[in-house]
Amino acid sequence: MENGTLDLFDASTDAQPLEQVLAPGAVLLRGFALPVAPQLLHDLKPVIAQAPFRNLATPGGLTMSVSMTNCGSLGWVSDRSGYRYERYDPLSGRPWPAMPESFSELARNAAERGGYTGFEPDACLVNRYQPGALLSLHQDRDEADVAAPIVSVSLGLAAVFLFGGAKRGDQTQRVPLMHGDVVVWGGPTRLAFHGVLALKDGEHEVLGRQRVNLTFRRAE
Ligand code: MD6
Ligand code: FE
Repeated sequence: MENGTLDLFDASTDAQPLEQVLAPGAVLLRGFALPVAPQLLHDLKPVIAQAPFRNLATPGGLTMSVSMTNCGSLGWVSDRSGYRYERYDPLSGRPWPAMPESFSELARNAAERGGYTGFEPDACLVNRYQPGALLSLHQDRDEADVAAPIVSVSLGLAAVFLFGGAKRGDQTQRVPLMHGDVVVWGGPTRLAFHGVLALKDGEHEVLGRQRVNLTFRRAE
């Protein structure tokens, strides 16, 4: 990863760093997905038509406020019996929609920029946040291959991402994530606790009153 050079900084007024190391192994790539965002949103449409967003139940019997779907050969699901990856969408009984080429290409490129070469995701979890929706602190540990990073792409309304440590009670940093931002996350912090604060209402020029997050993983 390049570091400490002027080209890490935007030439515009407030010199926002375009690459920000959040912790060892975790990097925020500001605006990395902006050039391909229209293509991603175009390719998301048939995915959602085939596998609609749904509010999953937690093992504890609550309903998640974030609605979810998946594409790729494996999809993340939750119900009363736990969290796991499944080959088939439980709603339709059919395989999850294929991962669009624009998705896997972006994930591979972002991972490489973050220092992880050869990332080939087999699962993309699509999260939709409407105002008030939140994701409480959790670890992503249902993947067989935690040596691979996770690539997370934010679209639509901005949200506050909480990034903590190895223990639930560790202090968290608050990271605002905006349309086009990408977080690449692996290595020593792959199992860090993290979450998303309740989405503040607003109107995004492309997505309206919602935030969509794509997280790419190597699940098996
Ligand atoms: C979200 N993201 O940003 C939820 N997990 O909507 C996650 O839970 C997440 O962004 C692991 C790595 C990056 C993430
Ligand atoms: Fe997560």
